[in-house]
Amino acid sequence: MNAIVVIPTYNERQNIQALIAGIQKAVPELHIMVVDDNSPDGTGQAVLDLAASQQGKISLLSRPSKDGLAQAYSAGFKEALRRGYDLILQMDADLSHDPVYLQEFLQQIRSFDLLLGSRYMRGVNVVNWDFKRLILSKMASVYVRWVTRMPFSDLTGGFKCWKKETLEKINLDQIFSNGYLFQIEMTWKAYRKGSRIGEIPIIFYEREIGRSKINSKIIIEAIWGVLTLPFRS
Ligand SMILES: Nc1nc2c(ncn2[C@@H]2O[C@H](COP(=O)(O)OP(=O)(O)O)[C@@H](O)[C@H]2O)c(=O)[nH]1
Ligand SMILES: [Mg+2]
Repeated sequence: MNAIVVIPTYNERQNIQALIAGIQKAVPELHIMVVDDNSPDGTGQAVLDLAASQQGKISLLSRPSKDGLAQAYSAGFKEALRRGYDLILQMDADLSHDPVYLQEFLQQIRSFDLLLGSRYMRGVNVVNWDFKRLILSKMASVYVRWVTRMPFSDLTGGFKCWKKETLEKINLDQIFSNGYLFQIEMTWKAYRKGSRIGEIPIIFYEREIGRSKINSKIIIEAIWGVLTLPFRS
């Protein structure tokens, strides 16, 4: 299997070790690339320490400063393509995305070009979210579906699996998002190119350690940015 999972991090030192251990237990042969924005808490060094004993399997892409999720993922995806991986997975570092689903992604992607992990395929599968956050996320998915007409149940999630050909069709130098809008923009661009997009149900666990990087700027960018999507390809 020629697959890698790309994980963006900002101050996730207390989560990253457990996540990497979980990934290696779930899919021992999967390669791991952490894209860290020079986290002050030393996340990058923690990854380097793990990478030292596992030559080639774990790598760190270190960026000079916090520059948003979109830039981190663009850099990670470009690097994964450059290294020639056939399958590129993406997931959060804060243990919200359970590595047990990785095998399922790798199985199901055979029939698709892009596979989305969905919290809302069968009801609402989110653990430990307060009501406000739940409503925000659910409304966001309904709103995005309404504006873009994309027929998927969870359009804001960040647990996905890409075939390399699907990513190659998207110009990663022309990503206009900064924050979480990136997740929507990427699915939209794949959709517009006629990619076969599927969904698998996942349970999402709110982080227990560290802090969410979501803020009002990111939310406002997402609300306005979605409206411009139909004019972009
Ligand atoms: N490299 C990098 N990673 C980020 C940035 N913002 C968020 N992340 C990571 O993206 C993932 C999702 O962020 P998180 O704060 O958990 O968002 P939430 O789950 O929506 O509350 C986590 O792994 C974060 O560490 C950023 O500016 N740069
Ligand atoms: Mg999170």
